[in-house]
Amino acid sequence: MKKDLYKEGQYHKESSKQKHPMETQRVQEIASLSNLNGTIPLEFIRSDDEQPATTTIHGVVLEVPVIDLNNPDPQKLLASIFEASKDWGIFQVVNHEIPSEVTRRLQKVGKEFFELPQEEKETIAKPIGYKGVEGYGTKLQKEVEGKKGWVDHLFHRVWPPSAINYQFWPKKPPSYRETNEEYTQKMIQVANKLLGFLSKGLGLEDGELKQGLGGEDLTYMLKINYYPPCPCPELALGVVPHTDMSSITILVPNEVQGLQVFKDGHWYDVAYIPNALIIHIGDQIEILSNGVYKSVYHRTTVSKEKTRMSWPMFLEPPPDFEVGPIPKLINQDNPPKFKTKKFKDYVHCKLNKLPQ
Ligand SMILES: O=C(O)CCC(=O)C(=O)O
Repeated sequence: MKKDLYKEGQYHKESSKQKHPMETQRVQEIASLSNLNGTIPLEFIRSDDEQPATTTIHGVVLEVPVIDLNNPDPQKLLASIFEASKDWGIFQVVNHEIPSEVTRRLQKVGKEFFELPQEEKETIAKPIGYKGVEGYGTKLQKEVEGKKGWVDHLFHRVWPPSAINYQFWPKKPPSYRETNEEYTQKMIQVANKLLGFLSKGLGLEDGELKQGLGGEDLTYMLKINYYPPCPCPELALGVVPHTDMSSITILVPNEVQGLQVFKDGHWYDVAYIPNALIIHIGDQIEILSNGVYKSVYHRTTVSKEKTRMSWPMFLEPPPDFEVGPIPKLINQDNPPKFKTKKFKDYVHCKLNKLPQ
């Protein structure tokens, strides 16, 4: 369906009153403009072969494996995590021991941050010209033809303490820090458990996979995605199709549908399960396992009426740490399928769309 497209550039006028310099206009600001008239700026309109309206399998919600971490049979639990990581690269976990109250508070303070006046959010924006990912921002990676996703974000590391830069943590609401620290401590327990299972699934010792990711230096990077209501959700995407660069990503969304997974040549909505954690297998686990586990290709759609938010936690090796297929998993019949390289070099190639 073609809309009467909003003229490119015109929408900048209303917000030219802004006082803060920034790399690009925030989607949240664009979404709140009074002169959109049911249209969106051209750079948010995806090409025909990407538009969710034509590329989504409608009426089918993908039932990705749902795994009960409280399963009393450890062998069955191990087998279900192994199968899901090998065949799907994504699964949801329930009974994960992060109290719903802790998650609810995390979501509350994140939402309160995004609802602050724009000037306030800009105080922790990525500085202009800065090469890191931490901070409040909009555009993440190079996109063909200057296209943009309908989403703003905030990134900041939460663990280990030596990796934290509080410059990028919101000061408002005042309980933001304490709430995120509490969530992180619970998250570390779940992550250790999952990495242990993934390790044993490959026939390794409990801690071997974690060692291959930097051990206790494994970094926890929290992101908040803020997808405001979009006048043309059938033409736009939130986060564009990608696999995560992390080892695993542990995500909680709000209740608004949006996550899609590519399976057997098609895009499907992933069912929302209250209080579940969504686990994405990322590129580094695919590499360490020499391709046994698969990183999942996913994207997000946006809603016409509702704001969607999500809180992915990316578990990443330290920048200078080298990641490659675990030597024990390699032999003459199973040669390495991936190069061993520093994580920061992997990230550079991926963000700049260079061969690995
Ligand atoms: O919002 C989501 O459900 C997924 C977000 C995501 O894939 C990302 O931020 O990389």
